[in-house]
Amino acid sequence: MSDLTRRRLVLGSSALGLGGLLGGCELIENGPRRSGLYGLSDTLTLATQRFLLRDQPLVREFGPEAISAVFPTINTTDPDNPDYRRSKAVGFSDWRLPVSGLVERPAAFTLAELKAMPARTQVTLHACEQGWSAIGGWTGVPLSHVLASVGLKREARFIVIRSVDGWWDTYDLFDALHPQTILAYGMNGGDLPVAHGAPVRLRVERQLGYKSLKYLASIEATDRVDGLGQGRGSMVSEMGFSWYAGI
Ligand SMILES: Nc1nc2c(c(=O)[nH]1)N[C@H]1C(S)=C(S)[C@@H](COP(=O)(O)O)O[C@H]1N2
Ligand SMILES: [Mo]
Repeated sequence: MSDLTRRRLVLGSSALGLGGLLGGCELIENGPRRSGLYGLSDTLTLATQRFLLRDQPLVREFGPEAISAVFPTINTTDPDNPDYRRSKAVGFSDWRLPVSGLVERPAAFTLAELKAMPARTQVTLHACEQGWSAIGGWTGVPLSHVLASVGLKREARFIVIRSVDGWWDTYDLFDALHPQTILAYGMNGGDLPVAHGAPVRLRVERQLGYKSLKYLASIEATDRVDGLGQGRGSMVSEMGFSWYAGI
């Protein structure tokens, strides 16, 4: 199918999709823009967005009154990585999140830059595979926005995320571009506490807790995941959990 045909088809069906997520039809008619608020690359087209998201349910969101009085912390709660400790001592003012790989414009974002991007707040149920759940409120920038601003290349199929404590995981574009997948720097109305992954953690709301990585160190776009680690797609799947176990 030619690009033009595909664009026209998508334009026709866009009214059915999650409207307005990344802007208007003008983007489709005129082709991708390289600058502006959303800076879509030629590859992360609105067409892809509409297609990927057309059937995707959002997980339930609660009101603030549902927030759990206690939200447990688990596994790593204060990384002993020396760079992390140094950065924590200066309030993460020197912290950077590199976004690289199959992107048009690799970048390294400061916390202030992420906070200046469009924010989303969501109160959701977190379910840990270790048998507990809690409701928390998370504020952050949608990962889709960050990926659009660096311009995902057409070949990109997965997003690799690494944490300062050695955890890593990979996400298909369905989850990476999902509107509730955010890089969270806030929790329950305040800054994200260190025990919950400061300065920035991932929230991937349709997945079990272990896919919501804390202490983000880097983001990379890739076309395959079998070359990473033992080839199972994530650190936890090398320990016997599922790479994907949606809830
Ligand atoms: N980097 C990193 N991310 C992580 C973990 C971790 O130990 N290190 N634990 C995971 C698990 S199993 C869960 S349930 C949640 C726990 O987040 P919380 O400590 O904020 O409750 O983070 C996930 N992300
Ligand atoms: Mo977990």
